[in-house]
Amino acid sequence: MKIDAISIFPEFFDVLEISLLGKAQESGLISFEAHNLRNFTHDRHKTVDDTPYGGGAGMLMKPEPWGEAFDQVIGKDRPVVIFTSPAGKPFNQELARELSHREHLVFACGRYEGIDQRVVDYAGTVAEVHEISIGDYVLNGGEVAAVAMIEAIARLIPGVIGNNESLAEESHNEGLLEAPSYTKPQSWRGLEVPEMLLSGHHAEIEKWRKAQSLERTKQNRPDLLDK
Ligand code: JA8
Repeated sequence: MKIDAISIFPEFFDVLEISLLGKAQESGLISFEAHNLRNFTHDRHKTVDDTPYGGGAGMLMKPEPWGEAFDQVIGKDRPVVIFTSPAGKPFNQELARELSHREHLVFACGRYEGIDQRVVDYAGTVAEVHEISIGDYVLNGGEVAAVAMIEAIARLIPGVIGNNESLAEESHNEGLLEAPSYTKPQSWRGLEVPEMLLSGHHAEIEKWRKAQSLERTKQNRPDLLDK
C-alpha cells in the first residue's frame, strides 16, 4: 500500500517510523511519504492561508498549493483521498478494514479554520474522496487524526502485525467491548486476579468474559447495546 500525507507540518508523521509501521515500511509492505504543502507555494512567505469570503473568524487554507500538491501526489490511479475533519463521517473499524484493501491512500491534513471547499470538490474529480472524523472534538489540525487512522488501517494489512490470531479474535466480540484481562503476578499490591481465570474451566471462563463484556459495555458504551 502507498500512503501519502499532505500537511504544513510533515514532522507530525515521523512517529510512523517507530515499531510495527516502521518495519512494515522497511519490508516494503507499506510505502509512506509526507509532503510539505509549503513546497507547493511560489511566494516568498510560502503562504497557505487567506481570509474567508463572507466574513468570519480566522483563516482558511487557500486552494492553489493544494492543487499543485495533488498534481504531484495523485496519479492516474484514482486513489482514495481522505480529508481529516471534525465535520466528516465517523472513523471506525469497518471503515479501517475497507481502506486497508486499497492500493493508494492520500491524507489531506487541514489547519486553521479548514480548507476552501473547492479543494475537496476538485479532489473528487480525480480521486475517491472521504471526509472523515476520528471523534467529536476539535484538534488544531488534521495530522494527529491522520496518524491515528494510518495506524488503524496499516495494522490490518496482512504481515504488518505478526499475530493474526489477535486480529481474528478482535473481530468476533459481537460488537461488545473487551472484558478486562490480567497477567502475573496473581497478587499485586493487595489486588487479586479474579478466581474464575485461575480455574482452568474454559467454558466457564468464556461465560465470565461475556458477562464482563456486557457489563463494561453497559457502563461505558450503552449506545453499542442499542444496535
Ligand atoms: C480537526 Br483544523 C482541523 C483539521 C482536521 C481535524 S480532525 C479533528 N478532530 N479536528 C481540526
